[in-house]
Amino acid sequence: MYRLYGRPGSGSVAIEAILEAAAVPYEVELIERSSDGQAPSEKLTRLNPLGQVPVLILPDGTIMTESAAIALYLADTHREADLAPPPTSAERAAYLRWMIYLATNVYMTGLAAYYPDRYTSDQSGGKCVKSAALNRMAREWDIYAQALGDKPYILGDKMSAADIYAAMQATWNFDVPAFFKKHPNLRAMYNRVTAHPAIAKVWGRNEMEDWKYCLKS
Ligand SMILES: N[C@@H](CCC(=O)N[C@@H](CS)C(=O)NCC(=O)O)C(=O)O
Repeated sequence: MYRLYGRPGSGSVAIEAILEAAAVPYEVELIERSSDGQAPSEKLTRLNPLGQVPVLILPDGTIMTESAAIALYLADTHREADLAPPPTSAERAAYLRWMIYLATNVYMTGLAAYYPDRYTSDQSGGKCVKSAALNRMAREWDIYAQALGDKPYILGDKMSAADIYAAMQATWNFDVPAFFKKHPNLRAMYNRVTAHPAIAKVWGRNEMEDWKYCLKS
């Protein structure tokens, strides 16, 4: 049995979606959000010294952190879910490229936008860090949207863990409706990913579609 530590709206959602799509036994333990500057729970820091979710405990007790590593591991371990191109396939290089691109660029820049005070020692510098991060994040998404082009998914016709990871991160934009208006191809990809029954289930219980309530007609 896998044990996932996470919370709605966080990086654990993509991991939960992969576990659900793979139809493997797992349970989720919710970890309360700590506001910036506040120490994360001792339980969480014992599992992940950075105090971040997701954390996945494998059936043999191994502790995994880092969402991209966990997603890649699960998609490779549970090939029946068909969420990763095989290591020798033509799509594998692009798959790894975009998974790591999202983890090291969009996700990390998003953290600077959400927790700007962590990224400056200037007490009044947070505002500038946030605005620079938002600009950078927009550019990072422009690049991803260009790579997606008019393909249904980032690798072509087949959905992979990279699309689930991208769909989750798309909901972290500060103005999701405006973001999707700018990138209709990302919106179309998002709709395809979240139409998958297992993913729709996970999205629903993690309140991943709350941004839709802000949609203006
Ligand atoms: N590089 C990590 C980042 C994880 C991360 O930043 N998680 C956020 C939630 S999406 C978190 O737990 N933030 C709380 C904090 O940093 O204090 C990963 O990809 O798993």
